[in-house]
Amino acid sequence: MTNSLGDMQKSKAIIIFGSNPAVNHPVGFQHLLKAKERNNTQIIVIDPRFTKTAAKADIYAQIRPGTDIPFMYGMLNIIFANGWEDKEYINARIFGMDKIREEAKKWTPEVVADVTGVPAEKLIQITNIYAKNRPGSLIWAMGLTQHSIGTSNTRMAPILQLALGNMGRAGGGTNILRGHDNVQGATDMGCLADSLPGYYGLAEGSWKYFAKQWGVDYEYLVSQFKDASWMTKNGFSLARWWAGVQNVKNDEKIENAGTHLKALVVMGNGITSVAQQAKIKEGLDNLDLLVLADPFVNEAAILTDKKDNVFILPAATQFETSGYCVATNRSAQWRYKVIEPLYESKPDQDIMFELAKRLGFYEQYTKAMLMVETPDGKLAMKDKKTFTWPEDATDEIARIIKTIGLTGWTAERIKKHTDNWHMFDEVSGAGMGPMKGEYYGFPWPCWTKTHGGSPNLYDTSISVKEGGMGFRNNFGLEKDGVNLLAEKGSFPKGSKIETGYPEITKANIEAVLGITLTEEEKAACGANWKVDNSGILVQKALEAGVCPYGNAKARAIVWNFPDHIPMHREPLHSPRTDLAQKYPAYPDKANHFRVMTKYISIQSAKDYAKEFPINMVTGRLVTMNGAGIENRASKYIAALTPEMFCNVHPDLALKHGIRNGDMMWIHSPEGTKIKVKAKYSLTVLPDMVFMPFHFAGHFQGADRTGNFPAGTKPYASGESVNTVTNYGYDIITQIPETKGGLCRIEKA
Ligand SMILES: Nc1nc2c(c(=O)[nH]1)N[C@H]1C(S)=C(S)[C@@H](COP(=O)(O)OP(=O)(O)OC[C@H]3O[C@@H](n4cnc5c(=O)[nH]c(N)nc54)[C@H](O)[C@@H]3O)O[C@H]1N2
Ligand SMILES: Nc1nc2c(c(=O)[nH]1)N[C@H]1C(S)=C(S)[C@@H](COP(=O)(O)OP(=O)(O)OC[C@H]3O[C@@H](n4cnc5c(=O)[nH]c(N)nc54)[C@H](O)[C@@H]3O)O[C@H]1N2
Ligand SMILES: [Mo]
Repeated sequence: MTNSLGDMQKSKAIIIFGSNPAVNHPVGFQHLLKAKERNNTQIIVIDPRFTKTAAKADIYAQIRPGTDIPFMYGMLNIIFANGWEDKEYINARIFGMDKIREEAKKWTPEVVADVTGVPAEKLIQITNIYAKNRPGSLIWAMGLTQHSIGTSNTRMAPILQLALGNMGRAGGGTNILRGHDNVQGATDMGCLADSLPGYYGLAEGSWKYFAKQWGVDYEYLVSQFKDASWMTKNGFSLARWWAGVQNVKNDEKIENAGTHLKALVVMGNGITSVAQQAKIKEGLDNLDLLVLADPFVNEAAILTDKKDNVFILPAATQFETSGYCVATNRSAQWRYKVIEPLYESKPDQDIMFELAKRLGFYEQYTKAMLMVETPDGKLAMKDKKTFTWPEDATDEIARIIKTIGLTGWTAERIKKHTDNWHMFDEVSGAGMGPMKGEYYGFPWPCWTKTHGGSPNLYDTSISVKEGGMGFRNNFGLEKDGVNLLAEKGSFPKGSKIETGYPEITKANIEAVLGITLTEEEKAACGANWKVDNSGILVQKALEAGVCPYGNAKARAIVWNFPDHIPMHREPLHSPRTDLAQKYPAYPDKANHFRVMTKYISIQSAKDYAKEFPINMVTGRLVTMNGAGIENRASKYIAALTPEMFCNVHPDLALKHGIRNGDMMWIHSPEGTKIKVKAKYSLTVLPDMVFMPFHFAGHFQGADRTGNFPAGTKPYASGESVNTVTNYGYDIITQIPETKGGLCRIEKA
């Protein structure tokens, strides 16, 4: 999220693609309601379902799943045709908008209407409102990401904002409403299969940086792998680990150093929340070892037929431990322990420490918590023998993760904000009284231990010291002869340099800033600001009003992705076979997170729409969370949504003889099926059904809840919709296509 929920109170219009905050972010949604009441902010919702958010919108477009790219190009077509784009901004701050303009020409309102199902007049009306009410804020969430073209969707939305000059403005920005309370923090910490913490990537240089910061030999890290080449390759992802397990029947070639996955340790994932449950079951059944660390009985244990070597470890909840978590707007908040862990449960970190002890690397694992930076750019040991959890871990993160500017996030500072949260403005997040000059939770980048955080990314109207910055210089200085740095006149307020500039390195700092470093400073500073333990490069940049990561253009063209500009591609299972031919899926991709991943070979295999003519969308309910075990294990919450169901339009249901409350089968092109209760709803069109993914415990009609250890069966169980979500994974991130797929329905 570039801005914050509070900041949306400054928006003149808010456009929401594939996000249902009234249900999924009900506390944050109050800011949108206040914006509407106080400022007459225009709220626009684009969703295949008439959601509770849509009910509060000024205008709503019922889009066919997976067609947001055509919709946004359609908006751009109208914007460019009328000259509503922000020309000066585009010229100074964007690379490649001309290519977008070319593609947008093809997407006339009529073409868009055919592909998206949204009438031309509605697209024109929405574009008018959105272009004429600036600054406008753009929200997205899972409705854009959970597609085989999810990454292109998430590039398209910022491009729309850039064209209108809405990025880097209070009341503007791309505001991605994140999931769990700490999903931003989990991502920042590198709980990803393709990066080290802090987005440092997997290059050898990154490993060497971490080896140094962790106080271990690089060679020691290498010795943990088959050979060094495996350190720089993506791992398996959560979506497709099962393909790596021996004896799982599939033709999906894996590349895993000649071996298979034998053990799975699960900490904080429900497993039944992942697509391809039938394949996941096969994966679980064929493991040598399955460990589930969870405060509840993880339903992976119920799904599998595996009889031995399945361990259920009682993890403590977040009420029984402390530490900080990162909110959707990149701000930190301390979470204090409420009670000691109950019974024999242990907090996650203690489970990991025990594991590290047994596996013989506890010292290497924990050493960095006792290390500190010294002003001469070296690392020293703190003068104590044992670490304090979680304060020393917090300070370790602040010391090491410089890429996104976590330097100012010391335990002491974060606690100070949490303890004084009443001293911050609800809209801007700005502190008052003794907190003046700081933003609540120091939204990153928080460059130094005295910096107050950056409320809105890429905002050049304030100085870097106050949280301003241009776009990041991450992709070189020029491309095809075009300058990739910001043009003259575009720079953060108060900057000594009034044009674009590269990221700050030891080699260029003197030339870029026009300063001279002393010999001691030169000896102390690291190669660039991201690996500089002395902090000198960042400090000197800030003194000159310069952003350490440079001042560059945002890229509308991403030349290292399969589609250089976002292109529409039909879902792998499209209800419009004619359009799948016109807008085909990607070529199949070998070794995508170690697994062959199919696109065109699936899409072109069959005319799926003949047998499976109904769109299937999955998502969330306000009464439940994620895989749902936490809620279904509560008698009172379970009572609110006691049964798995399918929202179906009465016209569609009655064609199949299904009455409200009848049981019905959902069949998928995968050959799988689930049995659920029909719930009539006018929120979906007659060509679409909607199901929540919060249930588990039943599998293809069979009740497996007899597998729960005595006394642990939840109050509500049912089919997981992920048994019938269709094959399909994003080409870059590998997120499953759980928002685009087809099904057939039948009365049970
Ligand atoms: N109560 C509750 N709150 C939650 C959660 C929960 O489980 N329960 N989960 C949390 C998590 S982890 C997350 S990630 C967030 C997710 O929050 P959201 O993304 O808001 O959640 P969803 O309901 O999955 O999907 C949002 C909307 O996308 C729409 N959609 C589907 N396909 C398309 C499409 O192709 N285009 C467009 N424009 N829209 C589409 C769906 O109809 C749905 O209304 O919620 C968080 N908050
Ligand atoms: N079809 C479909 N599938 C989806 C989605 C969708 O929209 N449609 N959305 C996807 C998204 S965005 C997400 S984020 C996932 C969410 O799905 P999950 O990641 O499965 O989410 P949760 O249910 O929140 O699960 C977390 C597990 O962690 C446990 N847990 C809770 N607190 C702790 C703790 O402190 N320590 C440990 N060790 N465990 C704990 C819970 O009991 C639960 O078993 O689902 C994805 N799956
Ligand atoms: Mo999520």
